[in-house]
Amino acid sequence: MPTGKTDNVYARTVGPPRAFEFDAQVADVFESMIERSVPGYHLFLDMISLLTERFAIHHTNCYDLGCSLGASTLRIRQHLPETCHVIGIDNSTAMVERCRINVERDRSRASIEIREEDLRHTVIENASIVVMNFTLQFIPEKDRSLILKHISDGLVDGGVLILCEKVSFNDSEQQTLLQNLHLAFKRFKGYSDLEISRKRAALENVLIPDTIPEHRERLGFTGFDQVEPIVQCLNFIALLARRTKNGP
Ligand code: GEK
Repeated sequence: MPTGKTDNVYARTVGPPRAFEFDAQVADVFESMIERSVPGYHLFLDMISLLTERFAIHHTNCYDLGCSLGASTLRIRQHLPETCHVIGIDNSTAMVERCRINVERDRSRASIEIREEDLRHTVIENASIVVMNFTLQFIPEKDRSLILKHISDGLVDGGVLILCEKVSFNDSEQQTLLQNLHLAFKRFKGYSDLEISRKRAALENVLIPDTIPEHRERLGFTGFDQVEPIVQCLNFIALLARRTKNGP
């Protein structure tokens, strides 16, 4: 799966950066990009493995919405019962092509399909695990609630949503502190100040983080009555969302 290619997409200085897209240029270096941009990325993947082992239920579907190259998809597949079916969804052609190659190489036995699809149209059914590993933040805000409602309606009893997101903070001091620590993390991982500022400009209005209270509120009114924080690494969090009561 590793391509070994280092991300230098924003190292070039020609012209203003255009809006960020998950195109072939990004897909080619995506592993390096996400590891060097998301503090604790591998810990989040480990939690997906652990939670899949704990919550996957025989003869159900397990979804990875926004699967990119399949890192989270394969963690799910490698940690569930073989009677489960794995469905990875991404709307980037470049990601899906590379993800399918990575899945081909994986020897685990649960059936799997990778679909090129807008996750806003994905029907979630008979699901015990739904993962959104840093994907909801790229969905227009107006569509986020409906997606979560579809997920909550599609879960079987005992099913869970694992939601990992970059977050912002209402308190300006806290926001500044965590944002600056995140910038320091990126420098620590070898990005130059130029690359950091060009990528930040490209992500403006593309990656829109919510606050933790906003996530909790949205999860609450879409049917998730139990929400546990599982990881926080600077301004990146994982929430385990469960529906324990039968809502309307
Ligand atoms: C990992 N989970 O490595 N429909 C389908 N896919 C979408 C949509 C949409 N509407 N919008 C964005 N995506 C992965 C990392 S990356 C996170 C997920 C990041 C896809 C998009 O094409 C991209 O592949 C993915 O969501 C987000 O564990 O880059 O920070």
